Amino acid sequence: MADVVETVTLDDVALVTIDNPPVNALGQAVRQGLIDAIDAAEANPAIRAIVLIGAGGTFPAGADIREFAQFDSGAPAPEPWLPQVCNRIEACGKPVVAALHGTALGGGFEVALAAHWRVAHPAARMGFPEVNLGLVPGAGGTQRAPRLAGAKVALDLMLSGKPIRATEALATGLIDEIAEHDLIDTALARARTMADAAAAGHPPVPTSNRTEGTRDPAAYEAEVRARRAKVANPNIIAPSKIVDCVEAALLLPTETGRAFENAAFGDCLTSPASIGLRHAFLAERRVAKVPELARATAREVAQVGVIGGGLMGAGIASALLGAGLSVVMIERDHDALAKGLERVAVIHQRAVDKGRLTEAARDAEWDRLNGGTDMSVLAGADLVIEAVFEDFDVKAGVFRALDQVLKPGAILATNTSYLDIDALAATVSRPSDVIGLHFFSPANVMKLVEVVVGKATADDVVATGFALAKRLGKIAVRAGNIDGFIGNRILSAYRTATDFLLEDGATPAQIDAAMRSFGFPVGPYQVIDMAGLEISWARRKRLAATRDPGARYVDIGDLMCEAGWIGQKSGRGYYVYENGARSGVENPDVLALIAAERDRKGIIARDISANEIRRRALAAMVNEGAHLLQAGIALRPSDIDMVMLFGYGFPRWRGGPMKAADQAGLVQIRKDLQSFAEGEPEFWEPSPLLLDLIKTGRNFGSLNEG
Ligand code: 3H9
Repeated sequence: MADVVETVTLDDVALVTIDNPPVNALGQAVRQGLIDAIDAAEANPAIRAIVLIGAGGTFPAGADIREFAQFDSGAPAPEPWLPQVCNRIEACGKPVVAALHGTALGGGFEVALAAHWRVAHPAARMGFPEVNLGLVPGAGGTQRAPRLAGAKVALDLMLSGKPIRATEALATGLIDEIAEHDLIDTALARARTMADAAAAGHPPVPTSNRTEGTRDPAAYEAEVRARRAKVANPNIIAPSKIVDCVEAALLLPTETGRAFENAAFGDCLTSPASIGLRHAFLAERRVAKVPELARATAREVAQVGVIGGGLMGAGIASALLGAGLSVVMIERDHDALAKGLERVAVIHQRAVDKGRLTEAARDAEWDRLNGGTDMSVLAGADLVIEAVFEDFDVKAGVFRALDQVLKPGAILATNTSYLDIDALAATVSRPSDVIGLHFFSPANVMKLVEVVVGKATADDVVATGFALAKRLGKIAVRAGNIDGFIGNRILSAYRTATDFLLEDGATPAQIDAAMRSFGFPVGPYQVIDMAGLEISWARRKRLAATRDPGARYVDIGDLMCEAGWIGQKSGRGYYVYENGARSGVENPDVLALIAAERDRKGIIARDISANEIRRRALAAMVNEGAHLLQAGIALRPSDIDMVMLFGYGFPRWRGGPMKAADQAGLVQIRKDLQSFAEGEPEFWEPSPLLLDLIKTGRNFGSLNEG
């Protein structure tokens, strides 16, 4: 294996290059290589200064996130640690210049801050994304950055996790120079100038001894105090630890401040939120690795047809336009088409009003949108997404009509949430060109797309689905063909579990509050009210014939639909929405209905704790997830986690239901399932996969790799 750190001597300067693709992450070999390179350059009398740079497209983008997994159980990091590397760089007796390009992030930026000068390519970006992983910067960043730039700049960067541009970094004092010409030449010239100055008795001041950022202690402390109040969160400790560390940079001597940061980093690293957030980071990248992509390349897509201009169709059209594609929207008549186009215009205008789209970009997008009422205008389309009414016969009719007009090789995609892709594919002469692209509403905002693969779907059609989602900036998750695919199946299990609780003694508001305290932005009954109760009612009616008559069935939702209480749009659902209000108050009629149902079934209401609600909801989701894995519907547990994070508001810091199950312990989940089984044994029957994992001492995480 080539060295991950290489030194080339350019006359009197050592050019030290970190070469660890893809992002030059600072794993153990890189850390050791950097220490060795600094030691060697310092010991070599012919060398007067050192330049640090990253090979390929970037300066290091941080510590090696994959390496952190071994510390989840508290094991120590393999030495040398990154803080030691940074301290070694800072203590070097010869000037060290960091030359930044690409993304100098996290530990990478900390290496740069430890150097004696930072010069950046104009397009470089730098920052501290650690907070997104539930971490504090742990290699001196919280101590060095505020010493250079003060509490406000440091806290803005560390609490937002967002990188800044080189010009901004220069203005704040975090970097010293932007290279006007070649980055390496500029860095080499600077290194020599600094060596000359050092020889003349003016060595560089180490960042840890700089004071520009701490000269106004009162303002510094005021900033710290203001932030501290805002970031307190018992579940996610990193933000408040960041504030503490930045305060320590003002109040504590360098060594003690670094030790303080080190302890905070350790606390964060082993915290459940960091474990969940790091899992989410890696899962987000893993999810794009599906077998079809290894076997085929995507088809070209430039022009896309969208059938249906309802909320979903307009959202999809708008997402496609935003990604630079040409779109033809088809509706059944001119009125419906005008309404569909208007919906796109409204989405556009909102984006302009919010400053997310310029008027010029809006006009360019609008130019790429055409409409029609006759499928024949789709003859040139490379891909067509149908987003018509969720009814098999309606969708099959659309597919048959498309089959007549589409060119060979065009892809027929359905946005169905539940229906059988194979049955739809059987209605056309080219089943291998059929795929499900299940967008979530509003499709121009929601990041999830389930790519549903039927038994005949060609590999390059799957590859095209993934390529399209990437182009739209969305997370694509591969799903097999089953009623409800991944997300709606798990949602259905979640709702079944909470519906049982409604009958057993809980109220919708209690259940919603319990799930918000779990971390969901809104509870399940608030969501149903927003989406409309009639959607799941239609599904229940469709599945009624195949339902096990012996299984427990909660009629409350059906009775509400029959009464016309279908949620926000009718002003009444689980909550009452007076005068079009968006947040509701408890609906007394529903509470009475629930009480009547209890009486009818002879159920005596019992007290149900928030803890029980959360545990039942999680166990139901996890068990359904395990069934989907066993049936091959989801490729891996972390794919299920991505569906729930990006489509259903599952709290990211918990990593997703399958990761949350690993964190709770699978034995605990099994125990819960067994203890809930009394009233409805079939529903809570532990999945054989779950039992097998327990038997073989594994967890869901063991199924993610490979
Ligand atoms: C830290 O630094 C802690 C320190 O303060 C203290 C330590 C003591 N490690 O995102 P992409 C992989 S915490 C390992 O698709 P892009 C990624 O998994 C770290 N691997 O590309 C993927 O692998 P694969 C603070 C990493 O161009 C490949 O690189 N730093 C790391 O869209 C391409 O990634 C961060 O949080 C890593 N640090 O975006 C930065 N980073 O191909 C995290 C990436 O096998 N990284 N990979 O799937 C990013 O934000 C983006 O990756 C970046 C590139 C913007 C750099």
